[in-house]
Amino acid sequence: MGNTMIMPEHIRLTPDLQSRQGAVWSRIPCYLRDWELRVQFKIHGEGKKNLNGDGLAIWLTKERMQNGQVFGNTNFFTGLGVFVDTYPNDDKQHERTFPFVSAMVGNGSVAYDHDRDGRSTDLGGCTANIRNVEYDTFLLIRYMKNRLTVMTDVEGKQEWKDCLDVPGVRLPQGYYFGVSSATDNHDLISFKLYELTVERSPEEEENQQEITLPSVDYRMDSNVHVEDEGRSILTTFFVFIVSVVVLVVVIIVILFLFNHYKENRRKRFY
Ligand SMILES: [Ca+2]
Repeated sequence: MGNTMIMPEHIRLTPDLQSRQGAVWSRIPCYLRDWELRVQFKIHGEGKKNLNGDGLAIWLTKERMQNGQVFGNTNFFTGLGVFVDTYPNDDKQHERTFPFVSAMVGNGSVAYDHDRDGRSTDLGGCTANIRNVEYDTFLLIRYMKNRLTVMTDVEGKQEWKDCLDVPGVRLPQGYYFGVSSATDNHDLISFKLYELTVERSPEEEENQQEITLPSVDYRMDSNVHVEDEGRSILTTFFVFIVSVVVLVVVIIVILFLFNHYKENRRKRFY
C-alpha cells in the first residue's frame, strides 16, 4: 500500500522523499504460538549521514492496511510493533543515540507518542547504526513462551547482538504480520518467519489459554492513563484537605468576629 514498489531484488517501502508512507501486509493471519522472524532491510538516503526521515516498523497486529502516523501505520494499534527509529523527534532526549530500535505492545487504547519517540510506552531497546551502511542489516524477533526477544545484526559481523528481552508478553493469535515505513529509502529485502517447537508443562499449557488482549506483565498497570489517574487522585485529595482547612479557618474567623460584634453591642447597650 502507499508508495511501496515491488522491485526484482527487494520491496521499496518508501522512496527518499518527504512525507511518503508505504507498507506491506500479510493477507493470512498468524496462528503460530512460538515463532522467530528474521528481517533483512536497508535504510539509505541523501539526508544527513546517519539521521533522517522517520523509520521502519515491523508489526504483528489485529489491524492491517491502515496508514497513519506511526512509521506509516495507524496509531492505537492492537498488538506488537518493533521500530527502527531513525529520527530523534524529542530533542530533549540526550541519553539515547539514534537510530534506535525499540518495541511496544499496544492494546488499542494506548497511543504511540511520536513527539517523544514512543518513550513512555516502549519495552526497552538499543542503539543501532543502520543507516547508509555498506554491509547487510538484519533484525531478529523471537516470541517464545510469552517472551519477546529482539536481536540485531547490523555491524557486518554476522552475529546476533541482544537488543531487548522481555518476559510476560501476551499476544493473541490470529494477528497479521506487516512492515511499514515513512520517509527515506526503506528497502525490505527478506522477511522469514519460522515456527519454533517448544515443550510446555501442563501448567504452562493452562496459562497459555485465553489471551484476548495484548499485554505485558510488568506494564499491566503502567499505561500512561493509569499513572495520570494516580496523580490526579492524589491532587484531588490534597485539594480536599486544603479546602477543609480553609473552611475551618473561615468559620473560626466569622465566629470570632460575630462574638466581638455581640460584645461591642452589649457594651454599648449598658
Ligand atoms: Ca522518531
